[in-house]
Amino acid sequence: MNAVHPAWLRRVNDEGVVLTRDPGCGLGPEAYTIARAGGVTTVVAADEAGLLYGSFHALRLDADQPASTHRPAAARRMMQHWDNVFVHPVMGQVERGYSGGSLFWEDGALTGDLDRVSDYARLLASTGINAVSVNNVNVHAGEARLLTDRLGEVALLASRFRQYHIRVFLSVSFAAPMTLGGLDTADPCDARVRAWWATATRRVYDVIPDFGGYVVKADSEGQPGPFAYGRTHADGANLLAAVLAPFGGEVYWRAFVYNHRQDWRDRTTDRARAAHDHFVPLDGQFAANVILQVKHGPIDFQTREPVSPVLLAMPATRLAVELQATQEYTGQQRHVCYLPPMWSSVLSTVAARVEAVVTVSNAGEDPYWTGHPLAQANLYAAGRLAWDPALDPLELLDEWIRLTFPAAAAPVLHALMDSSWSVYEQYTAPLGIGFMVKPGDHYGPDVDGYEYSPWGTYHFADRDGVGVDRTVATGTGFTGQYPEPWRSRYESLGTCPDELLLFFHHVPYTHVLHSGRTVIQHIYDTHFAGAEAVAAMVRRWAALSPAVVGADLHDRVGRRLAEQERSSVEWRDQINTYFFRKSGIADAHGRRIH
Ligand code: GCV
Repeated sequence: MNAVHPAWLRRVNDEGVVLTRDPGCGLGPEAYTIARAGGVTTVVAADEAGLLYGSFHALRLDADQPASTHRPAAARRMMQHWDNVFVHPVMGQVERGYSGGSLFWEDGALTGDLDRVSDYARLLASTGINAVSVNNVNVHAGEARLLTDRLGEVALLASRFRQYHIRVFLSVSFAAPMTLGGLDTADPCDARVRAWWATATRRVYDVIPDFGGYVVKADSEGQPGPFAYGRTHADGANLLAAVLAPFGGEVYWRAFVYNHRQDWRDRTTDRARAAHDHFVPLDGQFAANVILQVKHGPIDFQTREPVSPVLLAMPATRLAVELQATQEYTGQQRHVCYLPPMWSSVLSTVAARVEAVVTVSNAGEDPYWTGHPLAQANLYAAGRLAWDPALDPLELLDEWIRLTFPAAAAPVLHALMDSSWSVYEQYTAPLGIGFMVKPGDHYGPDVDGYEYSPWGTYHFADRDGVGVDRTVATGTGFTGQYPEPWRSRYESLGTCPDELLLFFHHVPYTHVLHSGRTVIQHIYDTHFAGAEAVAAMVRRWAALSPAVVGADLHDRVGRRLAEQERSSVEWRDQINTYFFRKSGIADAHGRRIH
């Protein structure tokens, strides 16, 4: 049957794999059976998508294997882009983007390089991704027009993604009926508003029949939403769901709703509580084609957070978990930070409860796709884990290394990357407290940068101790949003895991962790150890011959490692000095603190 396969599949399948499309094989959509014997690989699937994924699997095989069947754990596996069409005066072409410009938009226009979009589609499909949103969730005036008069450009992108079974989604502004439609309201219960969305959506499907649907950030960080009309987020989401439903479209409605103008003096408001407070009472009220998209942690993609309790509390709502490959708070693709160990631990808790895994992409027009060449591993593993959350993150790392680099580079790359998330955690904000980054660009240390700000991200360090009391007994009550066993585990100092201690508790610097160390000594030890680990990474990379990986790549990684080393020392010294000055407690090992 190979002869009938389209060009894209022949391009993937240039290894001589035998592909059989058999609608009667009993496999569900996207699933495939693969086997390799005597060096010949066979793939059987009921549909073309299954053959596509099976073909990429064939490329990963390096030995004979008995037949096995594979199907995705999550039906929807989406990359979301925070790409602006017009260069934003503060956020640039890609908000929180660290890989050069956008793959889709260039200074107000559609990219002139649609072949690169096809390459990206192929890259994403090879990891199992089947959906992409092509503009920022912060929808500015120019970007809003993608939905109407710039639809033709979206259709061109869709034509490239379609070849790889990837559906295109648009982020839309809840205020579009006003800003684009000239109405005096965007009230979801107003008949004119409904009619406007219905017409706009029908036009989208006229042009893009397999359009995926809308992504919506509403009532969040200044974006418009249903609260302005006294309506709920179910009212808002269901309005869009109703107009998409006839075409099989979906709404990805974000749960990232909190008060970003809070008074830092007000100790009763806890940003961590916000999504649960807003959304859990609405469980069961969302239409069947609404997927509530929840960031994996309750705050905002920090280096260490507990799982969002919203993901554990809405059995009657379709849920998506949102991960962030773009390394906004984890070194901005200047630092090596392999994130899948974090994502795996999240997915081990929530995979059975979500039907979509959404990842904020870290790719851009950079020739290496991701700025830091090693950040490609995060992009790769995000797709692979969405397909199968049970995959071992370190085996995935080795898989990516094997598929990308010569074998001689593998030991060095593995050593550099396998614990890089822990290393990053060691030299940055301690014990789950989060933030402590510079306000605005979020890069580098500024311990009190957010302490007296309206953003709700505080550490409450004083001369005696540090941390946020989120207990039911004496704090904000956030622990009470968890079901058991998490509720009791986080509530009690005796059972709260060390790495999340300061997320849940305010403790004295002399508090003894489960590790046996005091909090202050833990801070000193981890910060010295983290910076030393980065120095060792630099030495390891320098010892690898540039010829093994290519001189350009070797140089690119080397320069970024040098910046990581500089930055880790800055983090170490600012954090250690800050806490030494607050606490007055000396380092037990007498190391230099300023
Ligand atoms: C796209 C954080 C980021 C914002 C981002 C927001 C979100 O606050 O700093 O740049 O906006 O998250 O996820 O909507």
